Amino acid sequence: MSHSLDSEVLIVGAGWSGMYALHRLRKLGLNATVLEAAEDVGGTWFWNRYPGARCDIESLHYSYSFDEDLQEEWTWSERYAAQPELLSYARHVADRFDLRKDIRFGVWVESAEFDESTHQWTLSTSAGQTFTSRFLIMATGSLSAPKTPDIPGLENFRGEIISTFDWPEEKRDFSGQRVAVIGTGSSGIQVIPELAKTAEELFIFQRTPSYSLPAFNRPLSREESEEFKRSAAQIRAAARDSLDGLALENSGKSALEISAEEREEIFSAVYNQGSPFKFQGIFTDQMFQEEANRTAADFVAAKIAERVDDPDIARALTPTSYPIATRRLCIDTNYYETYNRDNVTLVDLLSDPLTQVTEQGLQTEAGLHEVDIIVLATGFDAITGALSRIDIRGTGGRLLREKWADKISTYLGLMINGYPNLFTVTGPLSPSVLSNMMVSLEHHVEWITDCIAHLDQQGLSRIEASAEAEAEWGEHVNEVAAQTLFPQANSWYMGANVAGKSRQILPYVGGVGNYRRRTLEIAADGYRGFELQSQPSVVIAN
Ligand code: NA7
Repeated sequence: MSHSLDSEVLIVGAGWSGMYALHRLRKLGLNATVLEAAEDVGGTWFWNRYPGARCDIESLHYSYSFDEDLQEEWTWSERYAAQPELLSYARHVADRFDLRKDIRFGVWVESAEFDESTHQWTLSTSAGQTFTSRFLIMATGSLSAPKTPDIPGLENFRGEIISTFDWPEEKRDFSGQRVAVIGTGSSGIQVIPELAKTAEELFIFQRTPSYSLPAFNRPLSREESEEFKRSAAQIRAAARDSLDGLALENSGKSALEISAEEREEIFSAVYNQGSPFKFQGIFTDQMFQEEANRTAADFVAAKIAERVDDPDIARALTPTSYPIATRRLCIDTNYYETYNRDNVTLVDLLSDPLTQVTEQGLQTEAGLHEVDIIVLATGFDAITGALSRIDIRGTGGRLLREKWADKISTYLGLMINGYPNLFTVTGPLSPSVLSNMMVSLEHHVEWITDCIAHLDQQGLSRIEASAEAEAEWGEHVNEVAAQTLFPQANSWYMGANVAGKSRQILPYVGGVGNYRRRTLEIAADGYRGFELQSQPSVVIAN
């Protein structure tokens, strides 16, 4: 019996991963279609268009490396690119490689089902369309499924509610408005200084404070860009082989084995470079040893105290409940200084809990804060949410979110036992968000597309991660994390920001370079830990 397929490969998502996957599959002579919910490419940078939105990785490093001409012709204007420039880059890539003709925009994938008899996936959309393919690449992003805000009474609010993850496209003017922001993670920290510039009054509702370092953002000079381009081959190679995909120098020293003066000097030098990834790894023991970590935390706490005029506010803004960088170390432009403004009020929900949202505003134990607009910067069901909100049914019809209810498991963050032919780009238990995403996603896309090409050449039609390989990988991921301080924090890295989610480390903290070598060895070793099968007969339509 033969079956007709819409494409050999379906890709869900037209962000960086989906775009590159499409391009690479085409180059390998494979037929692919991308399904994208938005009306344009860009993923994260399409949706998160709130004022102040920027990447926390430097632009030169947060760019594709797979095409030298692309690298040569694109010039970033700032050290840390803002969302509009990142979106322009995504659009440029889509145009340059003529990607749009194989992307279906405005398509929301609701379900995906694997058929064991034909080795094919069928995807259904909210508009009632279906698409079929042999292979499915979920390029759905790590931070794309917003967390349902667990704020009592939010539905009663009479004013406007805006979310950072789905900001209105038209430019907004907040003058004369009383605005509340709920959430002080990276998004809150970026949007707050911008809103404070025009809002009549700005109330910030903080539950857990974040640590943030000044970005020292600035225009990039032509010389810097040229210099990077000239050395790009070496820089990129070093990044691929590094701990976090950035090849940053560290001091090579323990924070505890040097004098307080030397330590201060090293922290100051890195702090003044405005690079959070570099800061969090500057001493070898900082993420492993509480006492070493405390030295970094104390250093940043002192900086917060310098940046905020009122010592009580500075204290409330200083985290105390987790080691520094075990929750995302943020990067800001004038965040702490914003609390020195007369129109800005910090509401510390730890000392003054939120009881409910009313028609007029936010009620805390101390009183009602009347506002016209509530901005939600309340975060994401990170790393797994974009996958588990789709009804993905694998062998035996089992829903992925049910498989993951007690424990999130994958093999290498690339495939999942019980879900043959489904690949995840920067999936759970791969380095993902703890690395330069560009490096990690390029590696994943290359690994996945090479794997599909290999199967195609060998006349194989089914690949599945074995249960044993998946279990071993899960243990390894946990063992490596257990040596670090990460498990101590109630962070989204640990799945701890979403009620009922399995509490475990979701990014692999063992390093980008180590991880890369391991995945390449596994592929070279005949895809060790994966079960490969040959095919029922299938015809590709068109
Ligand atoms: P984050 O970092 O998850 O931040 C969400 C913030 O929202 C955090 O401060 C939360 O406090 C707060 N929050 C969430 N729910 C509530 C309720 N119900 N009440 C009060 N406060 C709440 O998300 P971001 O979007 O800022 O950043 C995500 C990543 O995107 C970022 O790290 C970059 O990598 C890019 P809580 O911690 O729950 O106490």
